Amino acid sequence: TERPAPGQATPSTTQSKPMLRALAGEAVWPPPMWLMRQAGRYLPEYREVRAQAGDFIALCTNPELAAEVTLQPIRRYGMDGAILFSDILMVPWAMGQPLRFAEGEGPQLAPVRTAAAIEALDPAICAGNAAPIIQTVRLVRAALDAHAQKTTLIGFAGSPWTVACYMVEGHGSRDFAAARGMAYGEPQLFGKLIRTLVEATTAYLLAQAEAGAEALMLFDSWAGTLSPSQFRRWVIEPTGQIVRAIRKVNPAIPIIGFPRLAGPMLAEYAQRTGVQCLGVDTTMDLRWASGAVEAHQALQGNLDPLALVAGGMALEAEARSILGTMRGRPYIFNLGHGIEKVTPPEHVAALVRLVRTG
Ligand code: 1CP
Repeated sequence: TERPAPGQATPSTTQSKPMLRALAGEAVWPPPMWLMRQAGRYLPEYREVRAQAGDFIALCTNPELAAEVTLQPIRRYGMDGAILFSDILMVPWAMGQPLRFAEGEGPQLAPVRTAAAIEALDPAICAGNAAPIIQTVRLVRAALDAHAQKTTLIGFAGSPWTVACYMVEGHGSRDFAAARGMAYGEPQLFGKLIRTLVEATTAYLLAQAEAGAEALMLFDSWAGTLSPSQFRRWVIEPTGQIVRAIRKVNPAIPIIGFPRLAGPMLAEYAQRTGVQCLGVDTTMDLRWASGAVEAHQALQGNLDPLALVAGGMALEAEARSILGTMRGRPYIFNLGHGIEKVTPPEHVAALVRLVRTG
């Protein structure tokens, strides 16, 4: 009921940025493209700025440097999407949870597992610790506008489930057993954490939109760890709450949901959250995904990041197969997960040439 009918005029169908047209339900060809983690350590110019900034959190909270690395892949490749340079874990950090990014071992957080620890979190992050990140959005948007770029600025956050995984576990994990255990064993307590995240994430995404983000993406990297009933409760329900709360204030901004490894639960996620676009992970058959979502809902994905590392014939065959399957429907070319740091930058250039010629 909240989704526009196919072809129905929305503010974004009348403008010319290819990615916004695809998000509005148009089968733009050749498809717009960007790559998850397109700013990062595979780029020498990123490593240079990263070294200048000091640690990763310092980079995320330095608006000038964060804007600079956001724009690097746009300058180099002319991507259709520029994703704000930040991290999903900056939300718990901004709420007051101690976080550090240790070299080679990934993020480390002081685990949140008690009512007192949850109550100590401050969801009013936008005027506080997250203010520099909102400022980055303003700077990137101004830079894109100054050059009349056709690049769409994408704001993002982690979905409550995935962010809660890291908050409870305290670090990355294959199965997030502590978080899933808390969700089963202490659902009231876990629900309190999820509600805090819904509140903080909604305000954070709305602030990004107000600062100039033209599309929003919710990363749910660990959606695929849940049983169907838990998936409904901790992925679909909170995501739907965020989408509906954003639409109330900002009905026009398109939202991309990426429930990674959701498998057949993608259909219910698409229907019940009402996002305009579904991010599709590498394991998913695109023909199946096309049938599982509505015709006006765009798909985004799902080239294997390892095919991009390999390059050559393997890359070409995979990319062409994806393009052949997606032709004729609203679609945004992307990877099925973040770019690998060993990716040769010239393989990305080759992929851009291939996609641009359709
Ligand atoms: O030192 C460095 O340069 C740190 C590496 C790095 C980078 C470049 C991290 C640490 N985060 C990022 C940026 C980032 N992360 C972006 C920026 C923009 C872009 O896409 O170009 C985005 C959107 C994210 C999102 C993110 N962070 C996700 C969701 C997507 C996914 O990859 O599944 C997740 C799960 C994280 C957590 C995180 N941050 C960093 C790392 C190494 C991890 C993974 C931790 C783990 O589980 O092992």
